[in-house]
Amino acid sequence: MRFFMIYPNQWATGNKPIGIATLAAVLKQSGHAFKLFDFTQFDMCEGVGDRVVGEQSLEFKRVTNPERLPKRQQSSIKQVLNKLLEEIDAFHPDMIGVSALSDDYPLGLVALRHLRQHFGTPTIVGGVHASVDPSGIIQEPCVDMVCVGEGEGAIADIGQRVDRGEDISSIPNLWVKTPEGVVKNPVRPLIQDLDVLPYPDWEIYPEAAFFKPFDGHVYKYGDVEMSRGCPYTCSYCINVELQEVYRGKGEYHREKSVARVINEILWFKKRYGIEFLRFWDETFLLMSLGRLEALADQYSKKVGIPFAMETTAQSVTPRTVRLLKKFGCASASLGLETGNVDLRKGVLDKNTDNGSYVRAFRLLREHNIRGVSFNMIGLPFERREDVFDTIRLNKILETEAQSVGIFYPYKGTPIRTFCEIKGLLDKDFEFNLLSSPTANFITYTRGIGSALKLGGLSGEDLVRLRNYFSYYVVAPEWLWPLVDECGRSSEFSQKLGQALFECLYQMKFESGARENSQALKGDKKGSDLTEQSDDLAVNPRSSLPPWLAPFLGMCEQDKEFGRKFLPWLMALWNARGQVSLQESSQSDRREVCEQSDEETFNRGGQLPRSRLNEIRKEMRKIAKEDAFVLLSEIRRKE
Ligand code: B12
Ligand code: SF4
Repeated sequence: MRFFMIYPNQWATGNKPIGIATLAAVLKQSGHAFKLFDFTQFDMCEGVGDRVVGEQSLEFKRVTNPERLPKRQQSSIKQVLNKLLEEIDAFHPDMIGVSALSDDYPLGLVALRHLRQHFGTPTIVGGVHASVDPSGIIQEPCVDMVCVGEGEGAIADIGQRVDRGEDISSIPNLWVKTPEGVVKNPVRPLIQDLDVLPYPDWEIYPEAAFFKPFDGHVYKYGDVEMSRGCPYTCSYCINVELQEVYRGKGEYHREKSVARVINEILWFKKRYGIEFLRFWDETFLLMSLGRLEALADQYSKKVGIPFAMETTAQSVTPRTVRLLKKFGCASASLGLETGNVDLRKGVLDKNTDNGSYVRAFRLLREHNIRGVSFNMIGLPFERREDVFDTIRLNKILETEAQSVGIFYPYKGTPIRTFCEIKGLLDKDFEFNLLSSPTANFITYTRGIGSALKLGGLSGEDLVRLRNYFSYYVVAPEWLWPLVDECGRSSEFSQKLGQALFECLYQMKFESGARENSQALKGDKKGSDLTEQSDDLAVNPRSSLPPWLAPFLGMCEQDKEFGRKFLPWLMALWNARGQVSLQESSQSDRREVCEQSDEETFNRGGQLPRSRLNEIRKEMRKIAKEDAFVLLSEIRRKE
């Protein structure tokens, strides 16, 4: 069989999806032909590359070796679709597939619709989105089949039956359109022994899938999985649905053996010269201490390249962090989600205390492992002040990078059912957001608004808070009123954003945020220049901290800007004593937090405990009973 796969990624470079690479390996080892069309090789972002976006939001450092960044071809969507047609025409596939997360799917659909106008070749959609919304996808006239769940067995069966000219409508995991209607086959059991899988095939990927920066340096990246499946049940995560799909089909969390993991990485290192690894396990430290010790030992002796991973806060302990260090871990990302404990525990059903994050980020810092937080804003019931709880918690934790997304209730998650029942979902917005993708870096979580109808927070507020989230985290609290002015539509606001960016960038990446903020607290109060600020000949440089130099430079360069913002800056600086009282209590708050974090962050104005319990109960009911019953019923009927 000749299989042509489309990966409709418009999101970021440097990733080699393991699912696609494993399917390619499975087919090739049985003698089939496989070709990938990876959208990553094209830059369709109209000049707004993902790096630029990340730098501007203070998420990433400027790279020191930009010549190694992948060269992506500037293209319009029309040009890319034409190229796709040409490649398919030349390859003569027996089947065309699309692999997509929910964010990628609309672009994949555009491609399939376009192709259907030219070819009658059978089409199949697989990947995370297919697993959570098979009934939505199969309704599309340009889609002939959908693969639910793991695809290795299904694709091998397809290859064999296509070559033999046999019927493929009864293959487990597949939903197949037939003249009699859609055949919905059950999923096969989960692959229990992951060691039987062939090594993922990276030959299929373009250069753009290999290179990306870490901490300001571009490395050649490798992407590796050691395990599959997370047993927790956070309400916003796909795992709840996948656990349900696979109920009774084998152990959900599975691990490759230590020997297999090490041999696989060694092979990639030798074959591709990778310099940095990213482990794609959902919860890296979800393993026994014995296994972690063995992996750390063998990896440090045989592989020895730095890596990044994601794990839970509770799993970072004095013992595991020592092993992580030995292992070669350079960066650990923890899902903080929100600084508001009520929302985290009640709405997100994630039972992690703030104290666990305090301990985890401190341990990471002590072992010189970069601590990254994943944050969501715009959660159901969230208010503006709750977003600032998240910002303040990041400040307290001294997280080194913050990844921020606007909350989106993905299909198949309990929280989506909850949002639907509560009438929070703005379906028109959801439909319009990605339904006509122009390939411009928009995803549900990095889009132009929120799919939820939120009382106190508009979509515009959320986009602004997301774009300037790290500015608030890095800036001292007395400067926040100026950060509040960034990202508005006026020309002044844009200049202000740029001026603050220069100051905060320097503070964060060039002179060390921590020393700077410490220094700030000790700064003497400057003289009051507010009165004289119309006269820019007065030199405020002597009274303001040096990291504000780019701001002052802008004031000198653009007098109108200076007249508008310098008095403001000076007033804030002079009034900072009152704010820094709050700031200086950070370490006290951290101490208290470790003892009793539930109380610490339950500041005035948060959800009352009775309301929290009510929501939690409701969520549990919907998540654990109604949704499950509903889902299994729907599946049974379908
Ligand atoms: C690694 C990972 C990433 C990586 C790579 C993502 C990628 N493009 O593959 C990075 C770090 C880039 C990433 C980023 C994001 N991620 Co992520 N990520 C994961 C994670 C932890 C593992 C994915 C994985 O490799 N699994 C192992 C492989 C083997 O499984 P697989 O990809 O599903 O493939 C199998 C089947 O689906 C099937 N299959 C796949 N394709 C096809 C095609 C055909 C034709 C067939 C027949 C079968 C088939 O066969 C494969 C082998 O069994 C998942 C969690 C999860 N459970 O999936 C989240 C997950 C995919 N991420 C998620 C999200 C939300 C994001 C972000 C939006 C986060 C953000 N706010 O920025 C971005 C979006 C990036 C993007 N648009 O690409 C969600 C997606 C939800 C959804 N409905 O789409 C998930 C499911 C996590 C969650 N909490 O629910 N992520
Ligand atoms: S811990 Fe992470 S991967 Fe596991 S269920 Fe929660 S969000 Fe999903």
